[in-house]
Amino acid sequence: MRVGITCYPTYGGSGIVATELGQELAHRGHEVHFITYANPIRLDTSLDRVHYHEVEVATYPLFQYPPYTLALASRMAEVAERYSLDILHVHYAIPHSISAYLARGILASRGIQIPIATTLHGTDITLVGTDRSYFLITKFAIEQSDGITAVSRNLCDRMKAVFEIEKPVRVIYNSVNLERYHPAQHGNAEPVLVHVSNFRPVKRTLDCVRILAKVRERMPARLWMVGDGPDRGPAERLAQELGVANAVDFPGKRSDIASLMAQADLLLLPSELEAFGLVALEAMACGVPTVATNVGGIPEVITHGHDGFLCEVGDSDAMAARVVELLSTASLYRQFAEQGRETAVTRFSSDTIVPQYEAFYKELIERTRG
Ligand code: GMT
Repeated sequence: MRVGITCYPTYGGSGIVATELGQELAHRGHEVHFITYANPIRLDTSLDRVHYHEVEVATYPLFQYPPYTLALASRMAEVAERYSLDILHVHYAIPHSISAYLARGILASRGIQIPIATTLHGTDITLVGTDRSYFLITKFAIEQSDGITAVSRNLCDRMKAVFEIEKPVRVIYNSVNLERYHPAQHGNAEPVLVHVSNFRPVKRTLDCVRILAKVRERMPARLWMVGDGPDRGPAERLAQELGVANAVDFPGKRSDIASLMAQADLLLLPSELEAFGLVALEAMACGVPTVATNVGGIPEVITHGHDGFLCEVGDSDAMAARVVELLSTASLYRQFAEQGRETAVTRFSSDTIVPQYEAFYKELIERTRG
């Protein structure tokens, strides 16, 4: 198949999922064309059958906001026609589904019929899509897509309820590259808790600092706060206030997440909401147990008491207690580490997930050509 993929190319789970999927598809013999405004951070354009097409957005003094959605639509149509694409697959509804909808219309006017698939990732539905300024256009984008996937059952149900859409939605979970994400030897002088995110309020990054302070009342521990975003400054200030600043590192945005993750002892994911929690899956693949919140799609990834612990949002006492329990009970730690890797291998490997996308594409293409 010849597949066009559009995603956000910067740091963020949806772009990572799209990039990994595209690379796996190319590895499996498909021709993959990424269409976006910058090279996705984890994309290796030297791979066979992987192509990247930049979207240039022309500005003009009249435009207060340069219309990226239109430039993207135009580029999608151009690439689809030139490379005879079979399908356009967009990740994150806003604005990618609307650009794809326009591209499909442009192509139809030129006698070319191709389907568009949208993958919903989370905040496109739970935060951005529900904002009044984007609600109707998000609903329309979903209704107009030829196929919709959601990264968890929870996100699928939430989308149907919020937008009152009865259309079938396929749940296809995110996957992890098991060769890149694998267990490694831990040589930390003190146990290391790690948090990886975009430091947006929905991630509740400050809870990580509170948890660390409580853990350190009982045992030594350090915290790596990996990433950057609006709550980084407040988290640094809170670490000072709680007297743990010397035990918290803020290494910023990193591209070597797989090796950082594998060196850590435990992942903290205290999010307010999480459609899937890709970072928890990456930790599981590395044999690093997670203490997370019991929200959104997280319980579809982590089974409480089997390969991780789930606590209520904001309950940093409970989360700290679970961290101490795990780090001070070697048999429990080993069980969670092994079961986490096992869950990643059996349920979320690329070999399990990518064929589900291939089958989905085939159905949409056959229906369109039908
Ligand atoms: O978490 C974010 O704010 C980034 C966002 C994205 O689109 O990049 O992540 C969402 O998509 C990820 C990949 O499918 C999921 O693992 C995250 O759970 C989801 N984030 C939220 O729902 C908050």
